[in-house]
Amino acid sequence: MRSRLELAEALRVIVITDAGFAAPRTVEEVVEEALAAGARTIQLRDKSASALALFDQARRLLRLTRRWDALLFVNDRFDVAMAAGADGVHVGPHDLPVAEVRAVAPAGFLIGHSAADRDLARQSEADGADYIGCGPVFPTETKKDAGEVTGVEGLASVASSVAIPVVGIGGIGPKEALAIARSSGAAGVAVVSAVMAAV
Ligand code: TZP
Ligand code: MG
Repeated sequence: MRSRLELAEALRVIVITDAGFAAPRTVEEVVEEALAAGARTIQLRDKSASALALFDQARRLLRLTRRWDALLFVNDRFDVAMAAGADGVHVGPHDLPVAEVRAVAPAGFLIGHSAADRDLARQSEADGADYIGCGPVFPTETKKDAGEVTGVEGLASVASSVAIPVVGIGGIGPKEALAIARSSGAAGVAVVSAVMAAV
């Protein structure tokens, strides 16, 4: 298991996969470039994939993340994350509750949780989450039901409410990442289109 500091460092940039944005390149091609550029956490996210397709994709991505000493999370699906041997799962409001996942997950298995305000963030931490994804920090077209924009101030408020790392998500490109790094106290950023759609 990584130390707290190592986890926070790995979470500085989370690259979240999206096959549609990656096309005509494959997700693996884009992920490999992101790893080569320094990303140390990849999150496999595919809302339309079957459990089997997600499992196969997780196995392919694990070959890459292991080679680069990076972490792989699977979005939504604890079962797939476990079966594939991923490092963790990222769960949100419609997924298995953090406390229930923590209760049955093996030692060292990492859990990310979405929380957009201080109360939810504190609850995530109490339930056993290893990090929090907070957003959308900026407007985004990538997730239609992402909810209200928090702004950098909202992210900063959440980041100051818990001891575990908080990562901003939503509408983040280089300029936004800089603003977050300068003034939010967040451990990092999670991005979909900024990396997946980059040529
Ligand atoms: N959760 C909150 S916003 C978002 C997710 C998955 C989408 C972020 O995508 P992008 O393209 O980085 O704005
Ligand atoms: Mg989810």
